[in-house]
Amino acid sequence: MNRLLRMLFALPMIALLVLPVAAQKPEEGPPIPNDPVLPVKLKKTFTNLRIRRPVTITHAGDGSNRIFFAEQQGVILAVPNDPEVEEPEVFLDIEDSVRFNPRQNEEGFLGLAFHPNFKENGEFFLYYTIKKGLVSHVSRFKTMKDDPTKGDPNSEEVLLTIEQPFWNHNGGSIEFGPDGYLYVGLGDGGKANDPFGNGQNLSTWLGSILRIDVDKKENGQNYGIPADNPFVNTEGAKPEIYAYGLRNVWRLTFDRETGACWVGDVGQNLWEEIDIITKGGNYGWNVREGLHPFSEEFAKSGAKYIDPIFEYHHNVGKSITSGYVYRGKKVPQLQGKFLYADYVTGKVWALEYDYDTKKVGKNYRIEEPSNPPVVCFGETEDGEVLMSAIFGEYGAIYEFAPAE
Ligand SMILES: [Ca+2]
Repeated sequence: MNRLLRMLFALPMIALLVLPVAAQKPEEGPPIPNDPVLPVKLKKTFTNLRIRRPVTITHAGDGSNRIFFAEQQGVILAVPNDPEVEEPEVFLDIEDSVRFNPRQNEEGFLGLAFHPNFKENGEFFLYYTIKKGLVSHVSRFKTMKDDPTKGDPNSEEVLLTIEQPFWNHNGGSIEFGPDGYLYVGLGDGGKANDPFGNGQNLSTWLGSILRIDVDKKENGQNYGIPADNPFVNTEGAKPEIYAYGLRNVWRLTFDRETGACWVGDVGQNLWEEIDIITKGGNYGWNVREGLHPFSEEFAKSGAKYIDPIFEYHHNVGKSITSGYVYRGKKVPQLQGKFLYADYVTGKVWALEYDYDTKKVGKNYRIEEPSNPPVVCFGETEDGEVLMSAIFGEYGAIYEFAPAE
């Protein structure tokens, strides 16, 4: 592949195509932090596999210990949890139904979540851009009747049809919470500056995290609304909304020990942020970017904004890829720390956080550099964390290990 194409593939998924408009330039920002370095390294793993853009890595929670790599083009590969594995199985192929263009690389197949009772009901859920543009689907699929190890491409049942005004900021995380409901992380609809004010608008799903009950069908929909969703009694508000004021959720995960919902919200001009999501919370966009004022255009009097627990400036990274609170066993140094990276610079960090005092501790660097872009993190069934980055046409998968 020539150099130009390689650069196109490496275009940041989230932030770079928006035009900086703030007066403050990144080089005028705070000094670059000298983060302490953890004795942890990144190690390439599953090196025999050739996986195109792996935007989701997850497991089925069914005791099979399989790992699923979802390619943004629309194919889900399944492998046993064996780093030497050579031949992945195709779990599902809906590439013909997915819109993906490497030059508009925030679209495509963006999210995969297995039902908490997948082993019994064979249900799994996808978030993807449909072929006929600017519309995202959250859909239920089932495994084949005669082969539960494979997904059935003809089993789709659409739950949410999400109109996207622009090709960027599609969000795309879907995850089941500890309450059994499906959470959907969206973006503000795209372009720059949130031109329609979607972040602060409860009458649109855009700019929000949604929460739906996939085990019910109500009001002519293929899902139900949890009775305690925060805006079910707010006039004009979409009842699916769980939290709002978000620009582009590039990854939403749950801490498997505490159940806390962690989100990386991609910034525009200067600041990348990490949020812990509470029900009904307004996370500020586009009135705020990180801990800073951004625009008054859609500000409402009396609005309360929840600050991120942590932010970093664009002098160290330009687009957050949020990961997991590490609860695995292989790397004691990471225990309880929140792993995240920057899509553009490829830096990887582990952040300390105390749930009791609600304060962050040290923000550790993991020194082994990875080539950007860092696309996603994923958890295996036994709680180890994997990370994916992209080189040209293919993804590279990393695991974490204690440094010698
Ligand atoms: Ca915010």
